Amino acid sequence: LVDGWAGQRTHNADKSAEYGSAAGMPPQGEHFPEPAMAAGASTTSEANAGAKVGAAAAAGRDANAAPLQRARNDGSGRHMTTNQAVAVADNQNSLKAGLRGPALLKDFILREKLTHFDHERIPERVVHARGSGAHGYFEAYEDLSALTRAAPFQQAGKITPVFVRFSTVAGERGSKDTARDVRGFAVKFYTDQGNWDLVGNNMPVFFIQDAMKFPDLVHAVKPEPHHGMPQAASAHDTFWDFVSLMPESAHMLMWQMSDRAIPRSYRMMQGFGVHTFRLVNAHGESVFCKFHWTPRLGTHSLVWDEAVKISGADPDYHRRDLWEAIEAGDHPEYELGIQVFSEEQAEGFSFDVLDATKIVPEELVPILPVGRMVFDRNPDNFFAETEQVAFCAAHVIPGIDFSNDPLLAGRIHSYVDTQISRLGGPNFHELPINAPVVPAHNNQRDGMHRQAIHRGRVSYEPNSLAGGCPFQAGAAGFVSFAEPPQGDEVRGKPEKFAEHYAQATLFYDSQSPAERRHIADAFRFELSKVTVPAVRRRVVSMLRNVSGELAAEVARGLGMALPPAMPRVCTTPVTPEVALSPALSLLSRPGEDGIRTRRIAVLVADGSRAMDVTTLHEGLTAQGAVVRLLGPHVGRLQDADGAAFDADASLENEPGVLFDALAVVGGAAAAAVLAADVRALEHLRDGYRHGKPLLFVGEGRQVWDATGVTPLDNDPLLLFAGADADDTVQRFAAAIVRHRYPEREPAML
Ligand code: HDD
Repeated sequence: LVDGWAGQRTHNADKSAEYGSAAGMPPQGEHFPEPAMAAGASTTSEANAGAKVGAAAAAGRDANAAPLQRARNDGSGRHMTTNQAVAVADNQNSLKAGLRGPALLKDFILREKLTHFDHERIPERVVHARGSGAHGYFEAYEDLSALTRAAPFQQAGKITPVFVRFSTVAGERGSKDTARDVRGFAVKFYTDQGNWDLVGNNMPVFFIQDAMKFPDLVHAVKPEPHHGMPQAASAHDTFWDFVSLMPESAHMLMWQMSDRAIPRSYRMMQGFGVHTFRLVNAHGESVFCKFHWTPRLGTHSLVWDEAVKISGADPDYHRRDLWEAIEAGDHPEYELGIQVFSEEQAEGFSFDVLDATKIVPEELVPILPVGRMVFDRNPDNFFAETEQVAFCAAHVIPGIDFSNDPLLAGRIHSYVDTQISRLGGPNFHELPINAPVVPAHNNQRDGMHRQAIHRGRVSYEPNSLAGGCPFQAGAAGFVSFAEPPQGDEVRGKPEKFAEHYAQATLFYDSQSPAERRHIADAFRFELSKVTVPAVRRRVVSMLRNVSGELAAEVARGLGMALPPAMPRVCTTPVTPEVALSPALSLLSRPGEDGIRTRRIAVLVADGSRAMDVTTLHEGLTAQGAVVRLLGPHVGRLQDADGAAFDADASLENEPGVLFDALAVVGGAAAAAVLAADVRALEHLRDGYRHGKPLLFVGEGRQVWDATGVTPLDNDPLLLFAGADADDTVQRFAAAIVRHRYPEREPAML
């Protein structure tokens, strides 16, 4: 440890210069050399990323770094200045009339610094306030010009830079990552035909059918206005009161109470454009389209008890996971798939494709893979990029158009409107993270914080004084699909919107037994937080229309009699095209990458067998896993032979819930220490209860025995290994690939 301080400041040697007569001349600041980086790189992830991103990127791959480069600021080796670039002599003391005298009003340096600080916060997003961003690229698999003129799909292998922001919906900016919630999945494509934003979620349906109800929905789910509680949770009266009076939410509630609402990682969840969109080709021909993102690592979730504990141990769990994976060069990857269908096909469906509470089952219209998206660079600055990025459901490019989904119609209005207030005026499109990579030319002028300096006297069209420029693009520009009008003006909904339950039932019935159990558990938990019994009853009466089994299970969990089923709005029975959709279960997408990026804790103490530690560390790391040695404390420990080694983290600062699998190595002395450490036993009990792979090598078994857990017979993820067995790493890795063994849960909860 002491060695580690060599060359660093152990005290502030200049401090004495701030006092008495020595204060006459300010001290010179100290400078540390910048760490070595690859040529042209400005972040660690860029330095790691070879030729893919940043200044080192091949032309076209990272075009959005160009506008960002203009705005990047690096103070290394420079004098400190005011915002007017006047060099600052002394950044420690305000200007005073005498050393013990009053501070002076004319100290413009102090005043500038405080004034700026006083205004450093901006309003948070009204929903999706907490988010995490990443840069990357989209690569098209093939030429889709027969379907769409949209720039990213015009040739196989075409690269389009992207920025993503993942988010929770209900919580405030500083809330926890692992709340039960929908996740935002918003992607900005910086195309060579302007910006296209696909502002989606990790669930393919929504709570409501019409944007008229959006403010009501959000008011109901946000903390209750009289006391500001609860934070980042739908488990309260107003949310369940509202949704139980809006049976159109039944389908979305199934998704929100499922494991999809507590993803293991942003890197392991799907994304959906939700609405039906249109693709339009160069001949003006259009098809309907639904967008799907599927993660290469597969779809995986937490269990509720684990999510609750993680939120205390690391509220930044998902943000950290995304950041660390990209910094480590494990670039998250998703495949884009589209479902394409004609208007005539859509008319024949038992549901309305303009209804955002409905999916188009994959078994009815298959998903066509069209490209992949890779995130390979972390933002340089959270505020400038992740906070100031402004997505908008109305940002489409030629080749992509809207359907008449009435929820989408409201979104087309809402995004820019909210951003004008959040970002302080109409010019936020000029912020580097929002600026397109192709230049924008129009006659819009002025407004708060204008950065472009428009030259010349012409800011109108038609004009002759500027040769008619900028001129209209005609057919080369965005041409709205010529959709015929639908009928008289009316406030109402189409007939098929009245059916609220068939797809909720499809979702529930398509889940594995463990997933179904989790849905019932989630309803039970959420409704147990509801204080008004009539609201609980109304929800359960709604559930009777989804599944008798589910309603009975939830009623039992709440200690209430099963109420009669809620009257249905649609009384004519609907015959769904698909009765079971295996694709709706998370288990249908296990992922391709073995144990890559899984976090494994190896519990160690003084006396651990070095050979076990090395075998596990090297064997698992070689397969791409992230292995951390957890000791009773961080820092130096001694192995069984007295040699020194370091723990990466402690049983206190990185509890077992933060890991995908846990192992205890051999060494009698270490096993005795850990078996007596209540934290180690708690972590192992949690790991078992949450269905995780557990491995005990040699004497490590004593620690398992000390937990007092009676395991299931033949539990495939509970492993014991002899001290010198050759296949330990392989057995453990095979168990980790399986992720969880949920069969343990009923006995443990
Ligand atoms: Fe929305 C933000 C996704 C319905 C109004 N929405 C927002 C974000 C995502 C979504 C991912 C965060 C973007 C970011 O990271 O900055 N919203 C959806 C989806 C919806 C949806 C998938 C249904 C299919 N939203 C929806 C409706 C309205 C809004 C019906 C209003 C009529 N959404 C907003 C908003 C937000 C927003 C108030 C808050 C912050 C922002 O836009 O920039 O305008």
